[in-house]
Amino acid sequence: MVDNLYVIVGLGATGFSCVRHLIAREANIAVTDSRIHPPQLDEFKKLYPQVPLSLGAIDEALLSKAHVIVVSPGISLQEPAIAAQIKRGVKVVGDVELFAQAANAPVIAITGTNAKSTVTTLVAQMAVASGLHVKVGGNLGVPALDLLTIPAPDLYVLELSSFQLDTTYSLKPAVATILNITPDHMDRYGTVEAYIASKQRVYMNCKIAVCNRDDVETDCKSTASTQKIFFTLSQPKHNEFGIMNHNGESYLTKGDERLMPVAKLPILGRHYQANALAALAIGYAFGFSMPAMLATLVEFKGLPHRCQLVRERNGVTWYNDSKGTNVGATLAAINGLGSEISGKLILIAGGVGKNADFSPLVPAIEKYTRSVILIGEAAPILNVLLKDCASVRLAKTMEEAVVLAASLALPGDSVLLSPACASFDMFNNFEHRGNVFTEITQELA
Ligand code: UMA
Repeated sequence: MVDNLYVIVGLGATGFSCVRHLIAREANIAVTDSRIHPPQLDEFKKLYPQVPLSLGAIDEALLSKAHVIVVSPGISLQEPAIAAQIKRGVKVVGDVELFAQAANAPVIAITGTNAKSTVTTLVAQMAVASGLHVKVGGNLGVPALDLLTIPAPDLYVLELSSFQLDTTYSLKPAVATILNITPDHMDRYGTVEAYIASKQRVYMNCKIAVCNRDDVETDCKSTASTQKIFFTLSQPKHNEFGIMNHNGESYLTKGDERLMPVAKLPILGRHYQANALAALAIGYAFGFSMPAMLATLVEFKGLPHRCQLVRERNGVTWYNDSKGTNVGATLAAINGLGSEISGKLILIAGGVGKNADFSPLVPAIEKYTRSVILIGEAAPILNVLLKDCASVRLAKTMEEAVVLAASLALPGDSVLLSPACASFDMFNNFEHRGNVFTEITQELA
């Protein structure tokens, strides 16, 4: 072991943020990446030519000299080279752990299978509207370490993935939440239990846990001293956030206090109402201003690729939910939109299936779709599952899928791209997939 040698595994956005952070603290570092040309290579060589770099495989000899290994979230701890070092007792951490060790302002930590980015963005906007100086990032895009500034902000709002939580130990969030849990990343975790345990790590050492009353696995199973606040899509109990009907109108509610009519939310769907309630509960837990939070909810138009309204054409609305990369996300989108529209859904789904069990989609597809159009690698598996419960069509390209959807939709219907799969078989990433869908849709005569 070399004294105080940090070996950074991965030279993507996270790895590069770790390089910058540790060099600024005059640490002794080296970097390895399994790829020959990782994304940040050119920039890294320009700025840090003196830092030892080993590419093309995770360098086991280098790892064996490490005092601390800093692993990027895209690398599994079960990766043999890393697992061997863990077995030897070497400390293995991630970027969020380094962040937690250095941060000097309170943190709101947000995880969950779906809606993390939307709720993180909403909470950050609510904080700004409440007069706070806020830094927002993490899995959302800007690596956590790049948020560290002098002077410190009033608050950090972090979206955290299970991958990041696996390598985090000393984060003490002022407020932490698991928004929802449905199986995802089974190619990495193997079992749902392991995935849930990873998500539950967000509650370690948190002061207040915000939990989803409708999703038992989100309940904080950590210490008894943690205060809990719940949100639910049903009528809330005292001090919970939920939905209540009054004179035929639905309201976002805290206990029995009506906060605002659901109809004032600019985004449709039950799943979005849950996001709004979660954000309110988190902001309330931290002490944001309630009028500022409600004003933010009225203004917030959502994030791209998350049930984003693309256009209306001949009485048919088109939605881009390319971020629906797992079964839970697509289920939420189908149920959320399907229950709000007068017609039926034309669902475009498929892509890289990640070993997922797609069967939870069946009841919602039966109930809300007119047709399902399948694309990508998972199309044959989905076809076998869905052919007896839905009208299924296959398309080779996104263009074919969009043209087919346009021919099948009737006035009052919605076309929904929500693939329940990753995009890498046909596209660079989910953004690319959503942009292609949007462009073709907008070009329809
Ligand atoms: N990789 C290698 N070899 C290496 C290192 C990485 O092949 O030696 C591969 C990984 O397997 C992965 C890709 O490179 O396929 C990217 O991995 P990374 O750890 O370098 O990723 P970063 O570019 O640092 O981006 C990460 C998050 N990505 C992942 O966790 C896969 C980004 O979340 C996040 O925005 C960024 O850090 C800043 O915090 C993206 C994501 O897809 C949006 N997250 C997953 C999700 O939301 O479901 C967890």
